[in-house]
This record gives sequence, C-alpha cells and structure tokens, in this order.
Amino acid sequence: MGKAKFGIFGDGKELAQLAMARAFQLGDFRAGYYRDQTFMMALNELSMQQYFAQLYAHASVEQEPASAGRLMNGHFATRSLNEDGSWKNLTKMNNSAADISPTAAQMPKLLGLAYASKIYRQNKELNGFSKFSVNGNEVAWGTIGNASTSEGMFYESINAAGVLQVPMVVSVWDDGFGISVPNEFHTTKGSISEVLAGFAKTDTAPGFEILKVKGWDYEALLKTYLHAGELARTSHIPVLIHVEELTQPQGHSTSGSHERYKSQERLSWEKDWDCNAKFRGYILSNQIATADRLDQIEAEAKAQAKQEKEAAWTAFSGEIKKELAMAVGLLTDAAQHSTRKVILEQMAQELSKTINPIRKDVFTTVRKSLMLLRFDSNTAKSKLKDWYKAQGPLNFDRYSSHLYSQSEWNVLAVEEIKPLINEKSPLVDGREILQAFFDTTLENNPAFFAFGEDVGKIGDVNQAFAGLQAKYGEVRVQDTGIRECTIIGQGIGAALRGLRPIAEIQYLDYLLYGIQLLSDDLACLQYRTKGGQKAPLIVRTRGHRLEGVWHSGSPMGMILSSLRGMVICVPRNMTQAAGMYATLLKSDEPALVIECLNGYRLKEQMPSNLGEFTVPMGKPDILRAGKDITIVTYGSMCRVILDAAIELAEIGISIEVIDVQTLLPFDVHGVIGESIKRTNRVIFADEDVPGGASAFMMQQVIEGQDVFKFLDSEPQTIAAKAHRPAYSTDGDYFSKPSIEDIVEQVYAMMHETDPKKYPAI
Ligand SMILES: Cc1ncc(C[n+]2csc(CCOP(=O)(O)OP(=O)(O)O)c2C)c(N)n1
Repeated sequence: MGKAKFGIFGDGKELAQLAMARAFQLGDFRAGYYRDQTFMMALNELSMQQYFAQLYAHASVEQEPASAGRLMNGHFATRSLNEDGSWKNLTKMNNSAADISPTAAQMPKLLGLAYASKIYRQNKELNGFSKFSVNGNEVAWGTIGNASTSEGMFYESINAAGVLQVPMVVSVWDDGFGISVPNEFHTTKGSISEVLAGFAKTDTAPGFEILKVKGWDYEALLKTYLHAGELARTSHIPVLIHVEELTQPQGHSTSGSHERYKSQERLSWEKDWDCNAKFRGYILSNQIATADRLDQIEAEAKAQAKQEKEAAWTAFSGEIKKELAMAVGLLTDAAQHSTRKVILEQMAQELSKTINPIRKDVFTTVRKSLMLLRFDSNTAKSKLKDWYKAQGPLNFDRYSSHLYSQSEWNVLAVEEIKPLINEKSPLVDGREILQAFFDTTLENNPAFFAFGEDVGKIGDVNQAFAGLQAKYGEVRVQDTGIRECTIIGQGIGAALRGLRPIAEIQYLDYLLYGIQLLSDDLACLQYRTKGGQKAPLIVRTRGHRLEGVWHSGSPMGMILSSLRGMVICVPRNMTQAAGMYATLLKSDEPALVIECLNGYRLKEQMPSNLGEFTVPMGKPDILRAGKDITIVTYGSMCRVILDAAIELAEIGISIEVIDVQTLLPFDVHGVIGESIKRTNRVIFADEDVPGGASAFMMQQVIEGQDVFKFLDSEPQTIAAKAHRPAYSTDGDYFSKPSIEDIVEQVYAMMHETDPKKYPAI
C-alpha cells in the first residue's frame, strides 16, 4: 500500500527463537540479525506496534525504541541507557546489542559481550559493578544466517571464542540459502557444523560444544538451548548450535520472490516442514490444546497484529498530518497576500491531498513556497517562515542527533587540567610517560584494562605496558591473537557492558582490518540507537612515520570519513597522548588515539600529575607564534614543521605553527581562524595523501570559521605523495613532506606576495 518501503521478516525461524528465549536470562545479551523478531517478542522486548513503527520509520524513541526510526525494519536493540546517558541496571534487563546490516558483523561484538562476562568473573575488583554483571554469569547469545557464516568475521570470532573460552552461544539459522544462493556455494561440505568440527572440545583440549538440531522439533530445541545456556553460563564454554531444516516462507525480503530460485520440490518441502505447522502438529498429537483452541489463538493473533499495525500507522501518520495541516494553513494565509497567490494555493491544495504524506512532502512544499515568496514581506509570510525555522531543531533531533554523546560525559565537557612540569621534572623516553600513566590508571580504575597483539608479556611492541602484566595480572593486560577485527569487537562488546577497555591495533596500517566494524558498529552506535546504547571503547594505535609501505601510512582521510561519531586524537608526543587518554576515560565517547610511531624514544619531561591532567578535545595548541603564515598540522608532522620554522626564521619568514591535537572534534573554539586573522595566510600540512586530512582541515576552517575574507593568499595544503611511502630513509624523504618541501612551499607563497623581497629560488 506504499506505507512502508521494505520488509524483512523472521518467519520460518520462530520455534528455535522461542527455545532460545526460554534459555535466555536477565542480564544476558543478544547480538543477532534481522530474522529475530520472534525472539524479541517472546522476551517482551518488542511489541507488534513497535515492530510496525520501525517498518514505517517512525522517528520517535517512544514509538520505536530500537532506533527511533533510523534503521530499516528488523534491526533490534534494547535501551541500555537512561535518557541522561547514564547506565541502567543491565543485570535486571533482557539486553540486545544494536543490530547492523553487514552479514556476520554482529559476530565480533558478540565475542566482546561474552568476553565481558569472563572479565567480570576473573577480576574480583569489579565486584562493585553490580549494574553490569553477577559474577560473569551472563551469556551472550548470537544468531547468524547459514550463508553469512562464509564471512571472515564469523571464522575469526569463532576461533577467538574458542581460544578465550567465553560464554557465547551462536545459533546458525540454516534455511539452506543465502538469498538465492544454496549452501553448496557457501560452505565446504554444505554444513557449517561439519566444517567447524575441529573446533569441538575434547576431554583434553578446550574448544566449542557443537550441537545440531532440527528447527521444527520443539522438544529437541528446548533441550538443546537449555543445555547450551547452562554450559556457557556455568563453565564459560562457547557453544555453536546448528539449527537445520529451517524455512523462509516469504522468501528473503519484500524485494523479490523465492519462486525465482527455489525448485517446486523445495517449495513444497518448505510448506510441509514449516516449523509453525510442525509445532501445531506436535501440540495436537500431544493433546496440549485442541484444534479449535489453536484456531482461536491464531485468529486472535491475527486480529492483534492488525490492530497494532493500525495503531502504529495512526501514531506515525498522525504526527505528520498535524504538521501538514499547519503548513497548509500557513501557506494558504501567505498566498492571500502574494502576487503568486494562484500557484501557492495550488501547492497548498496538492499538499493537503497527499495520500499517506511523509515529512518530505510537507517540507518540500514549504521550502519551494518560501522561494516563491522571496519578494513578499508581510506577517503571514513571516509566520510561515517562523514555523519552518522552528521545525529545524525538531527535525535535527529526529534525524541527526546523537552522532556524539549528548550526555554530561561528552568529551567537550571534560575539564582541562594542565600537566605539572617544572625544570626539575625528569627527562625520560616518551614511552615511559605512557607506561607511568597506564600504571596509575590500572591501579586506580578497576574497569580499565588493555589487550592486543604483544600487549601482555612484553608490554606492547613499544613497551608502554612494560612490566604491567606482571604487576596487575593477565586479566588487566592481555595478549591476543593476530586478529584486528575481533580485537575491535572484543572492545566494543566489553565497553557495551560498562568496562573501559583499551583495544590496541599494533600499527595504524592494520586498522583497515577493523575499520569496517569501527565504522558500521562503533562509530554509529549512539546515533543509530538515538542515545540508547554507548560503547566508550578507546582504540590505541601508532602510525605516521617509520619505515616502509605497511608501517608508515597515515590514512587519515579514510579514517575521518569513515569514523564520524568517534573522537580522533592525533597527539604530537606521549605527554599529550597520556592527557588525551585521561580525558577519554572521564568521558563516555568512543575514540581512536594515534600515537607517533617515531616518538617513543624521544625525550619528554615527566609530569608529576599523570592520570589527573587532561588534554581538552577540539582545542588546538599554538606551538610557535608567527606573523607571516599559519601552518596547521598534527602528530609527527608537528616536529617537522617546527624544524622548518627555524630554517624559515633564518631567511626572515615567521610562521605560526598550530597543532590541532584532535581531528574530531575539530577546533571548536576557532583558534585557527583567529590565527589566520593575524597572519592572513594559511597552509594545512600533514602526511596523508593529497586531498586527505589536509583537505578536511581546510574545509573545516575555510567553511566553518568564516576566514576567507581575511586571506591574502590562496590557502594551500602540504601532503605526502599519493602513493604509499617507499622503504628506508630515502623512500621516506621522497614520499613524505620533508623540511625542505615545507621551507620551499612556504617560501613560494611569500615569493608570490613579494617577489622582490623573496626572489625565486
Ligand atoms: C557484508 C554484506 N554483504 C551482503 C549483504 C546483502 N545480504 C543481505 S542478507 C544476505 C543473505 C544472507 O543469508 P543468510 O546468512 O543465509 O541469512 P538469511 O537471510 O537466509 O536468514 C545478503 C547477501 C549484506 N547485508 N552484508
């Protein structure tokens, strides 16, 4: 009827979901996919009206608590947070992590949700965290389609869960197809449980409990799920349940019919073996209810669904109809005083006749009419304009709020505390400052822990955690396998359950293995739940300059574009990094911190208030004052630019050097704009590709800080070459911006301004 755009449903998979709901307990978590409506309804975490509200995209938390209309139907979530962003008591709730669409991307987070139970059970200092766990008894329940198990994320998560031995129960809903493609094209031997047999635990080696069950056999399902839940809960053994012989009675989604790719034989098998039909047969043959009673229940269910569907539509369309009526009234009034009366009245009339109107219909008409009314000046037009303006913040809240935290713990609200350094402060290697910071944080914050490749025993490849595993134990400072994607998932899941992990990616170049999850899951979590969930995970990595193609990349533009919703910190040294970690740990936002790979052994003065001092986010530092040109940069490039500034000073050019410190948020107080007002020239410099983060910084300042009119020279960027950095010192010299590159480009700008004073080289 044109009321909803797309539908995807969980029919054919109901019975297994009922069994899973029976084994699920308060405090447990689900991370699954779009087929799980029955499970959510069985737990009373989704009403039919809410289900339809999501189908209609009702932009309201009250009507559609999972995503406030921001996600397509079939994306389930519970709300872990109160309205002010504080945590609810998760142990008293049925919890569902917020779903995402990429197949298998629920798996890394599922691992993390289960892993949190392990941390809560093993770290006795967390006993006071009673809102989040009761002795780590919580099970993380995952669901995934058979075809989606072909994704790398699935296998990586399974392997990690086997290694970590976490309470994770994964159900594979196997209906034999992935849209149109049958199992033989997806899975070796056509069976995921057979493929995974090597993961099964034995008497001598830990591993998975692997179970197989038919999706239409209620008694077997119940037994399987209760057993799986018990095993995971009490012994923290991961379980895989391969649920076979499921069906998909309406095909994959509303986008196409399954008659196109299923044989007649398969279609009729699906009818006969549909789990609801089989369940009915089971109830009748066991004389649990009579056929009449079942007919009555079915009729009541249908009537209820219809009634809740109508209620959802009335609530959704009612709001818009009110707005439409208001707009039509104001537009008609404005038309009466306008030379464009006829066309405006016609527009109002057409709008009022719209069948199933949406907001776009209302606002398109109002905005077009304001353009037609541009020469008018009267009260009626002003009223229309005022109404339109007043809708701006409301629609911002409906469709664009909560990209970043709106709670009192947002990063911008963290108070700045300066580092205490004086002449007597010892000069140490940069990595020692981080080590001392992590030491004091491990001591004082039981929710804080770190993990990653080589983080445990050797204290990371650059030794910022050196000796800390020995001091605080393996639960707090952990080694992991080489598996960046699930390191991120481990962190997301743990942070969703109130912990404060630092997940380490050994080198920035390897962040790409985790970038999809950071982008699809973490960065948009607050946004896609409209503040219903948060995962203040800190991802720590190191990058920019070292040696060779995969150890000196600086793909900042990619990161900036894909991680809106996260804080992106680019500290120039380890003191700034320590202050940024302190700020982040006081806030509730997810962040990526990129330390300078070539900075761990450079000398810095040890502050005496480590753990206390904070670096404010979005506040650039002026590292050197100057009057001719402002150069804006960050990270390892700060030192290169400062060295260039010395050479430039010798030839009579004075540059002001600004370290932005954080790329997201970016210069919230307009420090750079004020500098440009003094120098009237600006260059944005970094070691990303041309058009990467340097272009981002330029856009932020030129468009965002209203400085174009103060510029006497064209604004410029300095970046690395577009290719990957070639190996060794010469490779670096010819690939990344050197001191000479900077001196020459700055000089060229001054030459253009005053060729006599600065003759061409
Ligand atoms: C990464 C990714 N690739 C492709 C898609 C498009 N897509 C959505 S569902 C689907 C099939 C999934 O099949 P299966 O895992 O068996 O689950 P089912 O829908 O049958 O329950 C595909 C290819 C997607 N959502 N994500």
